[in-house]
Amino acid sequence: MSSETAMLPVTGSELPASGFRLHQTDGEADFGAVVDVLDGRLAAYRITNFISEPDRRAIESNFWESIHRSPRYGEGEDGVEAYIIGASHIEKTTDQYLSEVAAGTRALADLYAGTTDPISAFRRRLGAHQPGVAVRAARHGGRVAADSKAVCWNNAGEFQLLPHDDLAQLSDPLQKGFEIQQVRRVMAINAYPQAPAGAGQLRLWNVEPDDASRARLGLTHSGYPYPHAVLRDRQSLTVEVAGGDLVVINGNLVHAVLGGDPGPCSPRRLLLTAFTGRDPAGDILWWT
Ligand SMILES: O=C(O)CCC(=O)C(=O)O
Repeated sequence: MSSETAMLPVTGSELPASGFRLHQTDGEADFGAVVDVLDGRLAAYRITNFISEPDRRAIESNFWESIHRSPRYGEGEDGVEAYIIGASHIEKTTDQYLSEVAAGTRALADLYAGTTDPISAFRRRLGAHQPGVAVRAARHGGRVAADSKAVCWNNAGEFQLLPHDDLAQLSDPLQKGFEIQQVRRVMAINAYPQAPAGAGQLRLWNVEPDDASRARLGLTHSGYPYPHAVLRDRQSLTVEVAGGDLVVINGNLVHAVLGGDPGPCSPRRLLLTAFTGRDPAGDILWWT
């Protein structure tokens, strides 16, 4: 395939203008809006001041002091693309992922020591808002997915995290039979104990790529990374993030984390995150 063909604009479905927007509230969560994101009717929803100031400070210091925080090597400053506590299913077998989850239980408990884990608290409230719908960890062979993971991106370029979607990675043949493979729509729950102003915004493009576009770009089982050029015709939306925020996004849409220069005295951006989606029965699963 020629490089010109590979760089054709990405095709797929898009949200109507009424849905391709950011909804915002302060402090309290509007779970009607959360379900709209979960079911693909709304692009993004930001709750400012969701995490209390003492919890923000405690989670940040637990993260940076943790002996379990590890570098993920790749494209980033000094060859490190991120510092991470917690497990990710991406590019692993189900067994590898679930073994890492089990081995990391203590590290995750320590990360939230002395605080209310904001991702779990949010999901409990989502469950209370949806009577009759189970909200639970994805499971396989009697083992369960992780509750969340913590990430500090370490890339100073145009993007801290390149454009990608969160759906394609669920189809990895390495995870055949894992129940997350039955999920058709992904909602990412992202909470930020710290985030500097003027950097690290989320950018969403109004396209849920189709299989043909992913195949053309060689992204069938990863959804990462979409070249910026293939998104040029799509409308985009930028979501500012500040320390204390919780943001849910429609992860089927292509999205990225912008770079930017936060300045030398700014806090480092810290993300707490988990993916969610409905299984065929309508129950809500989570994984990392
Ligand atoms: O860092 C963020 O705010 C979002 C990260 C993200 O999109 C991802 O991990 O898939």
